[in-house]
Amino acid sequence: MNALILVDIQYDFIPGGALAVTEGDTIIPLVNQLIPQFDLVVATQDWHPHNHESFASQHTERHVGEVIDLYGLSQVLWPDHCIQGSQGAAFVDSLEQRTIQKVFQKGTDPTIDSYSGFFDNGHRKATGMENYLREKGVDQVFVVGLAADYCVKFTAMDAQELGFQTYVFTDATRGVNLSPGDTQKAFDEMNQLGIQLLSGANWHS
Ligand code: VGL
Ligand code: ZN
Repeated sequence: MNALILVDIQYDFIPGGALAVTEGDTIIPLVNQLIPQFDLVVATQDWHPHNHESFASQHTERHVGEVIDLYGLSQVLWPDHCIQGSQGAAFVDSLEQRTIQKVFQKGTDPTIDSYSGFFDNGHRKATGMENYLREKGVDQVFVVGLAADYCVKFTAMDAQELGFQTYVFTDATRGVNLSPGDTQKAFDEMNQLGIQLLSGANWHS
């Protein structure tokens, strides 16, 4: 049993959004083409309260892209994004959403960020996605979405560590690239861990 995990395909992560990923919108036709080829489709949604402490706006004299210590964890500071209920937090309309079986929201605790769809960044709390996938009998997961160097990477790394056979479609993701080359670095790191990198355009179930 396989599952496709759609990571954070939300307006704030595409051009025009608060934390825009270059070409983030260009993955959507390929994602829509992949969706019907999987047994199960789930999605993650970055879903922050307005006062989330990953936002640079919540700290005095701190700017976007700076790294701080947030209650013992290293935290990149972001622009305000994916605020619960806002248009920026909504899934992009052109994404085919009808077959999404379940949505896992993350980043709801203002004191800790959550890049992975499985756990917060401290691995303190689970979102329920692991149990859900196991109940459905999933053993292989395929990850797509935004952003390659943050939420896609950490979702895939947790999946692999949890024992799912894990694949990332590299043409169905794009990165933030705070530093040039971050996306390639993320692909290299994932590959090192045994996560298999594939082309979605060439994939047939
Ligand atoms: C993400 C930074 C902050 C992501 C979410 O979806 O990759 N990145 N929040
Ligand atoms: Zn976020």
